Amino acid sequence: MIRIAAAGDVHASEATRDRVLQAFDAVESQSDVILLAGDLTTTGEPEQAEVLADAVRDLSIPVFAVLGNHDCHAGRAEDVRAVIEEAGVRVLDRSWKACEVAGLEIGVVGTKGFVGGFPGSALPDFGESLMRSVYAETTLEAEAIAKGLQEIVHCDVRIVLLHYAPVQETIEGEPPGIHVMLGSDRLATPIAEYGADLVLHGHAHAGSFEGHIGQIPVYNVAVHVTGRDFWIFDLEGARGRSAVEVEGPAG
Ligand SMILES: [Mn+2]
Repeated sequence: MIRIAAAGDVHASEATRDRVLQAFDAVESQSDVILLAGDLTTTGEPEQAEVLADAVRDLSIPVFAVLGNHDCHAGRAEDVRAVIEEAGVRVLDRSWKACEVAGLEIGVVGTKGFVGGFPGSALPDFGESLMRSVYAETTLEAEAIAKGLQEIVHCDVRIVLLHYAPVQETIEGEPPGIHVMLGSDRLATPIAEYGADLVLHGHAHAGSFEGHIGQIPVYNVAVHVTGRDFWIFDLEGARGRSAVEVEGPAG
C-alpha cells in the first residue's frame, strides 16, 4: 500500500506561511510521498517559493511537483524552480523521475500541461502564427507525456502529474466559456495510449474531483476542490504489476 498525498494550487506566499508549514508538517506522518499539481505560488515570485521550500526542506518523504501558470506569471519560473529544488523537491517539466516508495518503484511523469479545450470547443491548429504556437505548445506537452510514460513503463506504479486538466469531467463546474483555458483533451491522448495508474491535476478551482481516461482514474486535486490541504490516496500496488487499485477517499 502506498499513501499518496496530493495537492494542487497551494498558492504559497508570505501571507499563508503558517498554514502552508502546518499542512506539510501534518501530512508527513500520513503519507509515503507528496505530489504537488502546480500553482505552488500566488504570482510566481521566488520569495513565495521560499515559503514552500521552508515547508518541505526537512521532510523525510519524497516530494514531486510540476509548476502551474501562476508560477510562470512573474516571468521567473526558473527561479521558482531553483528555490524549491534546493529544498529537495523533484520538479518535473516535460520529464519523469522514479523512486522507491514503500517497497515499490513509482514513476512520475510530470509537466505543466497547457490550454486547448475539449471536443466541441477546441483550439484548432489554424490561422495566425501566434494561435498556432499555442497549439504547438500543447503538442510539446503531450509528446513529453508520451515519452515519459514509455520511460516509466517498468515502474510498479505509474503516475501522471499535471497542472492543466486532461479531461473535461474534472473541470465541470467551471463556466463552459473558459474550458478552453483550463486544459486540453490532447493531454489525455498519450495517457490513453500508453497507460497510467493515476492522473492528477489542479488549476480548475471550481471543477470536479473525479474523472477518467478510459479506465484510468483522473483527479482534480486543487485544494479548492478537495476542500482540504491534502487528499490522501491509498494505492494498492504490487511489484511487477502495473494495475493499481485506487481506494476510496482516505482523508
Ligand atoms: Mn492554475
